[in-house]
Amino acid sequence: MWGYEMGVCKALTRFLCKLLRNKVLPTSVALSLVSAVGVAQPQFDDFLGGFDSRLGWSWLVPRNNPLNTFDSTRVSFLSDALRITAQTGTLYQNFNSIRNLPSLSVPALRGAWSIETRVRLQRNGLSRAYLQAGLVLLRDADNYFNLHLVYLPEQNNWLSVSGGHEQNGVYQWAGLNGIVWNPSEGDTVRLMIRYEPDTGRVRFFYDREDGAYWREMSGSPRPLSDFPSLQAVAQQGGQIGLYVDTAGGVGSPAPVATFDYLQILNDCHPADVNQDGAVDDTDLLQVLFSFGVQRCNQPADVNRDGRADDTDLLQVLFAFGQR
Ligand SMILES: [Ca+2]
Ligand SMILES: [Ca+2]
Ligand SMILES: [Ca+2]
Repeated sequence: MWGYEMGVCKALTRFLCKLLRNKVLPTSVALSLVSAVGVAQPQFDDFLGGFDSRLGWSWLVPRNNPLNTFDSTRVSFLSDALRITAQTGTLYQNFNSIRNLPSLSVPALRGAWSIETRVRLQRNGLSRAYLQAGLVLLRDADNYFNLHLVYLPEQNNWLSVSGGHEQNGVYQWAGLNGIVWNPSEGDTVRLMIRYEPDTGRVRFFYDREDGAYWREMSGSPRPLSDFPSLQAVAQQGGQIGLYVDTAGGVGSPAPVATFDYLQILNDCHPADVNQDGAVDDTDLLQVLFSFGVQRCNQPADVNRDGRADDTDLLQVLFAFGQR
């Protein structure tokens, strides 16, 4: 398969080079091809009245019932936030009935990746329960990792932060926690997961916006291998999303989770010129259309020597198909 793709690539490259050299390809066509190739898209959504349509949000969760978790009556957008009104449904064990879990598909994460959100969780009329909202990284409803803000029923329904994970449908506490505080002091946190490639460890932070900024959770840092589902998403790709779970609590008015943003930082493969997670013909085209250009910081200059040329083309070709 790889050999076949290489053959196609080489043929395509020769063909396009010839077209460009002989000026057979009109500039307008070349420009439209370049714009179709696109530019680097940051994995950041500020939820400005809706999802950023360039990011490809999805409500689907494999192995969940329903597969499409969207319930339009429970989801709305403020001018700069996503608001989800909680309802019954959970990823816990074999229940796999979560509702309103939006996520982005990601390829394998590279380099010193980090994932961050800011969430406010209002308990409203809910009975005592481990009501929670936060980040979730998943392969499917039975293989996921979450980091969340949570109300603690056994501690007077005060707030804290924690994490959990599931492998093949078996749930385990992630061994992460933080300080416990009265929700009247603030019901908003920022949550962050950060990977250190030099140590192979993953770290977990929270900021309850009390002036202390990022605090590291107790139980952090940890080897990535402690959390097989988190490791699977990081190394093979998966979905990174946001969730709220009433944890069996009942009562009205229902709790509301308000997400301010989601940010995913991730080093792309150097040959993934358009940073869409795959080295393929679009990257090849982008190098071709930048051929000969001498300039700093151009994505088509894969080897960063200041010039887009055949060396860069070769690097894309030899990485073809990689993610
Ligand atoms: Ca499950
Ligand atoms: Ca690409
Ligand atoms: Ca170069």
